[in-house]
Parts: sequence; C-alpha cells; structure tokens
Amino acid sequence: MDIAHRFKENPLLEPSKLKAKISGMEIVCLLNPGVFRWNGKIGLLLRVAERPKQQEGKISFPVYNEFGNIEVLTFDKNDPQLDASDPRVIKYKGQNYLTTLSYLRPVFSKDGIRFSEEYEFQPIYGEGALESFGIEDCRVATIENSYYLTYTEVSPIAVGVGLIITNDWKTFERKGMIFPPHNKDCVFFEEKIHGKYYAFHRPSSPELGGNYMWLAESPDGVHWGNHRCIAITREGMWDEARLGAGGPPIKTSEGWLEIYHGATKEHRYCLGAILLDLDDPSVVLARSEEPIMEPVMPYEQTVFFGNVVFTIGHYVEGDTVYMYYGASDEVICGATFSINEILQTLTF
Ligand code: MAN
Repeated sequence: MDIAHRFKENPLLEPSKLKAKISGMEIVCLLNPGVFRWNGKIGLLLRVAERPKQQEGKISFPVYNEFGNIEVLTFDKNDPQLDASDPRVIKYKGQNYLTTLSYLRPVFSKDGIRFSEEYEFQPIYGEGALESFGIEDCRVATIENSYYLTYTEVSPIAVGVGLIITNDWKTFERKGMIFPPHNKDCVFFEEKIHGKYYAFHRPSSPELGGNYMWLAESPDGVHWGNHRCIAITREGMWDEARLGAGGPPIKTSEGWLEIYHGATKEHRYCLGAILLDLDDPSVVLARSEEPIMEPVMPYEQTVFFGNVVFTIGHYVEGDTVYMYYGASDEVICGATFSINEILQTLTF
C-alpha cells in the first residue's frame, strides 16, 4: 500500500541543477535531506555526493587526506582485486571505499517546491580523521531555537554518528562522535521528556542481533545512556534486512509517530511507521505491517541506486506531514501524508 501524495513537480532537485563545490568534481547524487524552518522559509540540508569526472577504463573517487585536503584515488576497472559491483562502495584489496564524497549543503524555499542556495549559508564539510570519507544523511531537530544536526561520519575505520549544534546556520559547534561505530540513522526528539533528551539510533550488531532501531536518553544531548531496542527486522517482510529512523518523531494525540525506512535483502527501501507512548517512548504501541510508501515511480526505481525511497526530514502543519525524500539515491522529491491516515494503517 502506498498512501503518499507525491508532489507533481517531482523530482524537485537533481544533480545537474547544482554546481559542484569541490574543484574538478561533478555532482553524482543528491540524497536524503534534513528539513528545517528558517526565517519563514523551508530549508533542506542536502547530502551532496561528488566525484571526479570519470575517465574511460578507470574508477576514481575523492577522500580527505590527513591534512584535510582532497585527494583523488584511481583504480583500473580491470584490476582483478577491484569489486565495483555496488555503485556506492568500492572494495579493493580488502579495504572498502566510497565511490563519492558527501557533504551537506543548505538550500531554501518559500513555497516548498523551488529551492535555491543562499550565498551567506555555506556547506558543511567533513573534518578530521573520522570524516575522511565524508558526512551523510543529516537529520535536523529543532529544540528551543537550536538546531541539532545528527549525521553519519564515514572514514576507513568507522561509520558513526556525529553531532553539530547551530543557532544561525553560520557558526557550528561540533560535538564529535556521539554514537560510536557501527551506528547511523540518529535523530533527536524535538522536545525533552521528563527533562531528558531522547534520540533514535541504529547500531549494527553483526553476530547476535542485526540492524535494529534503538532509543536512548541523555541529560545534555551529548552523553547517551539507557539504550533500548524498540524495533527489529522482520523476516520475509519489507523491513527484513535493516531499518532506521527518518526525521524527528511527530507528536500526535495517540503517541510519538516515527516514519522509518526498512529494506529487504535485495536493498529495496520503503517507508513505514511506528507509534510510541508519549510519556515513555520505549513503549511501542503500534507499527506498520505494510509500507506506507514504496518505490513505484520511475525516478524511485531507476538511475543511481534504484528502488529506494529514503526520508530523514519533514515539517508538519495540522494533519499534514510535508515530507522530503531521496529517490534512487540520486534526486530529491517531496510528498505529503495525512497523519490520521498513517495512524489508521498501523497494527496495534
Ligand atoms: C552504505 C550506503 C551508502 C553510504 C555508505 C556509508 O553503503 O548507505 O550510501 O555512503 O553506507 O554510510
């Protein structure tokens, strides 16, 4: 079942519409934007993935070196030690690399459809050894006039969650890695509960367990504890291989409503929802049996990495969720949902 109302203007943004920021590079993908309100406008914090223009027979991609400068690595496509079967990841001599380098770029819109850059707001790039393969998929939670940016830090040694706090989108307080490896898909609740910050996160446990959604709490937003698993993958279902939180949970009269992504073993990414108790969000009240959104449009099924709808942000007006999402890991789209309609699809 698919109860999303897609914008007729989709895709709203595609790689050819923006210029690369890293010199000598081209934009290959625009992915999964965080969403926020700023000065009466809607802001998207895009994940932009760049790489050098590719030469015949070669595969080349950028990384940050130890001095924080961009360095391009090049491999021969015919090298028997190279596995480039996944468009996102390269395997070479037992080491994984990413085919592109991601950073975060804010764009703004008055109507939620046409987005453009504003000169005074600059991109956020990876910094330091833990971000040498880039930064990705940044959720934005607005708590008491501050924006809490939680994003994936990628490097040869780890995939973990970093936190940046900003009030003005010009100065950024970097708090470092708040959830250690392997962890992704972290988003803060937009209000404290009983005086504590809450967040979802997605550790991966390779032997026992899997890629499950967890909840944690914190006195200050930086130090996290009381971790509890709230949703696991379900064999044979749309979220059988991995799942993770989307944007900040939506406070409804029924509970905290979280739109999350789930993937099959074949990497087909859909969206579903989970409902948590308002007073104690570790209590799961209901969950989607079937997806509420599936990759069905051509722009969701083809191009860079097909069969993907992936969201990490939205804003809410009344019963309507205005959701932005990455389609096929390449273009940015929008859709609306009715909160009531989502609630009616859940299995209690
Ligand atoms: C996976 C995908 C990629 C991403 C890497 C590192 O392979 O989600 O898009 O770049 O992980 O996070």
